[in-house]
Amino acid sequence: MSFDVDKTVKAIKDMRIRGALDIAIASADTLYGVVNSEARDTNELLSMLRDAGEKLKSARPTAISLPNSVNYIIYVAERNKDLALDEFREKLSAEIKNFINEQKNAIDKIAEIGSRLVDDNDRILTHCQSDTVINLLRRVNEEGKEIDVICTETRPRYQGRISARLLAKYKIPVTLIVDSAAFLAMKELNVDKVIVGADTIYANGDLINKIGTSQIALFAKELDIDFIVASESIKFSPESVIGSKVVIEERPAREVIRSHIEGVEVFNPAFDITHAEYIDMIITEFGVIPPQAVYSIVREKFGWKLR
Ligand code: RI2
Repeated sequence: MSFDVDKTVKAIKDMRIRGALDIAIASADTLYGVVNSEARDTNELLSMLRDAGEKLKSARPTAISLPNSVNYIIYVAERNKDLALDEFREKLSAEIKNFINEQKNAIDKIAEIGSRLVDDNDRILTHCQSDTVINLLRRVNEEGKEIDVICTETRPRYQGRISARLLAKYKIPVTLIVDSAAFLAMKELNVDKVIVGADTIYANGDLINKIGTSQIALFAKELDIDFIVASESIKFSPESVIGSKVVIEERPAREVIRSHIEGVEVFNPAFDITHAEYIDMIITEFGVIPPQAVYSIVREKFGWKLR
């Protein structure tokens, strides 16, 4: 079983599994595998789960959805540690399945709520690739509203191309631009709304998302364009209530330049912070909220963690 854990960790590190929700679900799924693997007793299984959880959490540092998912499952496991092995397995398997279903329902709920915010003939700009955003745009299209989307290519890993390909597959008109064309495109092509995903949202409403998000938010402010975030509450950070911040992942230089250039350093942060004052609204599975309302959802949803 540890092979499967290592396999998931590697796939997350190499970004073959990526996107904040997908890495959370993949981790939960992997822990489900651990719960149902060989062990002598509940104690041993609990310690296997803790070890697997630590490994999974170390795979990527910035998306809080990953530790949120692992920590929740370990919390449930610890609360049930007095159960006999079979009962423990049964209880935890059901809880993990529930948790995964909740995440899958959340993404659809966000699409349902968010689609009401998008008008016929809207031109939307999105950055990077967020399943949550793509699912929302797909829903808008299925409802018969005519929209078109501008995707930034999102260097250095070009996840914007994945977004563009998916939107084209769903028959949504889509235009790909280089990241540095964002301001011009937003202004000259009359973008109506920016909609992006999230990796982490702090209790004060600050957003951590793919590098380049914050400058798009600045442009949106300057041009008076709505800047909207689509995020499941699993991406809210309970630790931020006590002042803890996530580490902004720095990725290898080879993602930016193919081969080393003598005398040239490369700085390759994968995420940046967009402060709450640049965010008009956040679409969650509980409804549309201002960034200032994140705190109360964190207190309610992550009470188990904050106690
Ligand atoms: P979903 C991605 O990061 C992007 O920053 C995207 O906005 C975010 O995860 C959320 O993705 P990366 O994994 O959960 O490409 O909406 O580094 O799919």
